[in-house]
Amino acid sequence: MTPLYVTRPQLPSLEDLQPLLEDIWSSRVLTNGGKYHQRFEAALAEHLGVQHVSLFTNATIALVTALQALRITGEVITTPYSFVATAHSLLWNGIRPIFVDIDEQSLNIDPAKIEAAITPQTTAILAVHCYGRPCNVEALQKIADTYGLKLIYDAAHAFGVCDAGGSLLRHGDLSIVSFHATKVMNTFEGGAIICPDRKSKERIDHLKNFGFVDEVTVVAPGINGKMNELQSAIGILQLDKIGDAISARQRVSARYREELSTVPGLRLLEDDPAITANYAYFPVLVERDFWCGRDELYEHLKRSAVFARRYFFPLITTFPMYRGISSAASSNLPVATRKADQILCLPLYPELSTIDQDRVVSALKGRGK
Ligand code: T4K
Repeated sequence: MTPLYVTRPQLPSLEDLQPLLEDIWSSRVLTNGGKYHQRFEAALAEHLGVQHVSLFTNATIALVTALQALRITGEVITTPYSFVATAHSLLWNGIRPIFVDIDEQSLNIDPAKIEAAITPQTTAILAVHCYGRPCNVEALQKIADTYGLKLIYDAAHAFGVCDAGGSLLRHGDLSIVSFHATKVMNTFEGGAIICPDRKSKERIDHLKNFGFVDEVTVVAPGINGKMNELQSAIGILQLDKIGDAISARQRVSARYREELSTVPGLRLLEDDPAITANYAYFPVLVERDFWCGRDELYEHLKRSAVFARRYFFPLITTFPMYRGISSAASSNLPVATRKADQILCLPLYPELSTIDQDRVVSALKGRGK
């Protein structure tokens, strides 16, 4: 049986890649802001309809750098329901994460619970558009404005998502997107910060290049976060095909909806018609009246060579570096704790065939037990 993974990366054709590789090989410019880096940054800004983009080697380094760029210190309010990189970026900056529970529907940080967590040490909110589903951006901005906090979005999952005003990535002080192999848009490894103005982009560009402004001037203890020419060239080719890739994801996603919406005990997350989605993930919630428990289902699917994933279980707050923080207690995070025990992300990628999708659906419905 062919294994079916939660995702399979979209690849550019080798034929399209060949001339770009030859060009890089002949120029011998491999990194440090070369031609392909510049082209990809410009192409991304145009595609997203945003002013400024700064490319990174991955989104984790981009998150760490974004916090540095905004000079965030003290305490930052964040969600427990994410990939560990979100909270790790705070610890890498010596910042104390303060965990606030998520909203039942969006699975994103619940704005109604944030104010109670603000202290004199709070400097920012680090929110996540989990599974590419938008946070309540208006409510979060209102809280940030009222309390003078910075607002940063971990938008690792949100490439291509738009609301009525355009790309979701334009919200907040900075947004960080991931181009990891498992993402909707990939450069093998990669990421970017979306910046609202030239000055922020300049500071971020210095920070990702060791703090260098020119050959003899270093203005900050920067890091090496640069995207190289090969990643950038791949990004240019991937961007050309991203519309088709998202449409294919949409078809797979719609078929799951059709097949699974009436399965007893399985709850699907609702699509918001006001949002242009990217169909990055297909999470299902396994409820009490399903024919088996979530972990049993996970193992059952595995036996059919279907490798679904329990994103995001275990919760970040259960790991040793976080569990001593008082806001990490499960009693403070009842919704996140419950959802982490219920969720399963099904295989979803552009090339998932209907035959393979049927295999997932059939195993989910308990066939072959
Ligand atoms: N913030 C959020 C909210 C994030 O979700 C992430 C990353 C970040 C920040 C940090 O972004 P980066 O620094 O990575 O740019 C994966 C990814 O490694 C990670 O990027 C991602 N989130 C997270 C949600 O998922 P794993 O542990 O699930 O990866 P892995 O290797 O088990 O891959 C899952 C499946 O995908 C495999 O079973 C097979 C398939 N696959 C994977 C890779 C890497 C392939 O077919 N080809 C591949 O090259 O973490």
